[in-house]
Formats: sequence, structure tokens, C-alpha cells
Amino acid sequence: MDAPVLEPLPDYRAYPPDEMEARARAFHEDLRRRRTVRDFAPTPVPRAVIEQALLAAGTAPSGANLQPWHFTVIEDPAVKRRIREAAEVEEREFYSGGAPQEWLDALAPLGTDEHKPFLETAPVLIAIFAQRFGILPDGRRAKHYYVPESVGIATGFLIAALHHAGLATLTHTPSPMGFLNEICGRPESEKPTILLVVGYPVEGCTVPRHGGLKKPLGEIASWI
Ligand code: IYR
Repeated sequence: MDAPVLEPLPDYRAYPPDEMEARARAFHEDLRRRRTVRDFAPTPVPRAVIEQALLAAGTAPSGANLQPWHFTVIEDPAVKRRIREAAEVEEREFYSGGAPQEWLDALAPLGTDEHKPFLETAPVLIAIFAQRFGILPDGRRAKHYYVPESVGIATGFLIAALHHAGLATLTHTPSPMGFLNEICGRPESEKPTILLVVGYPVEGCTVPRHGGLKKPLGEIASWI
């Protein structure tokens, strides 16, 4: 095994406590404005914004820094149509008997159904793939570690980066979504995890009134 090559921690920034608190507060204030949107305008989004948000996602920590993710950005209307058609096949099955009643009841406040027009109207879809294992240049498998955790963290960074830039997102999860491998040309070693829908909210966009209610601190955290 090679010995690790270490370097001084680059560009760490410490802040006085007051400034720290102000920064933490401002970050929360910005993130709490994020809402999941299901009605998108067809307005195109600048490619550089998507690129920078993907670079932000790519800074996420990952098991052994193996970065076990791939993001396929879909803008082609014909490909979006194929994805919508494939997703709606699964969703029809889900909403008409495939899903247990308890699940459907939990979704009722969101008002979702099998129709997914946003998969065509939104300017950008990002299919997020988790690389269950890597493929070495000689074709052998390279083990990946903490893959769901790593991809989940990167996805969180991506959503936060897009929100920060002023774009709305929807974390869409057609189930199952194996069709994304074929449409995006990704190998079977990669598991599609989320189809992130990205764009501007349509004018007059509405969201579920209570959908933005987040649990108070006392319910999500404890100090011991
Ligand atoms: N994939 C379906 C159902 C769905 C499931 C959950 I969990 C949600 O939070 C929202 C929807 C759909 O997209 O309609």
C-alpha cells in the first residue's frame, strides 16, 4: 500500500462566533425557502448553472473518496418524451393497485397521480446513478463503499446548489426506474436513484400548503 501523501488543510476559514451564527442563520433562511415544485415553465436554464451545480455535487464526501455517482443531464425533447412515457407506465401501475393503500394515503396531501407532464415541460432532467461498483480499465470490478450514503449526500449538495442559484427542483422517483439505464446508456452496474427535475416554477405555481412545514428542532434533534 502506498503511504498517504498529506498536505496542509487548504483554504479552511474560521469565523468569530457571531459571524458563524449569522452565516448559519442565513444558510437556513435560504434553504427553508426551497419548495418541491411540480409545475415547471419551459424556459431554458443556463447550461453553466447546471454545470456549476454538478461541480458542487461532485465535492460531496464519499466512501474512500471513490465518488460513486454519475449524473446524466437530459435536455433533448425526444429523450424527455421517452422518459415521460416510460415513467408513466410505471406510475399507472403504481397508482392503480401496485402501491399499498397506506402509501397512497400518505401521498394524498401531495395531490400526485400517474400524469407526469413535468418530465417534458421542465427544461432539464438529471438522472442520478449510483455506481454499485466501479469498472477498472482491465474490466475487473472495483469495490465501492457507502454508495447510497455518498450518492444521497451528493444529491443533497446538488439540490441545495440549484436552489441557491434560483432554480426549482423535484426529486422524482418513478418506481422501478430501470428504464433510465437504457435511455441514458448507463451500464447495469449503475442503479438509477433519483430523476431530478430542474427548471423555473411556472407562473402562478402552487404547492401543497402544509408540504413546507418542517419539524421543529426539538423533534429532529437532541443534545445529550
Ligand atoms: N413515484 C410516485 C409516487 C411518489 C412517492 C413518494 I414516497 C413521493 O414523495 C411522491 C410520489 C410519483 O412520483 O407520483
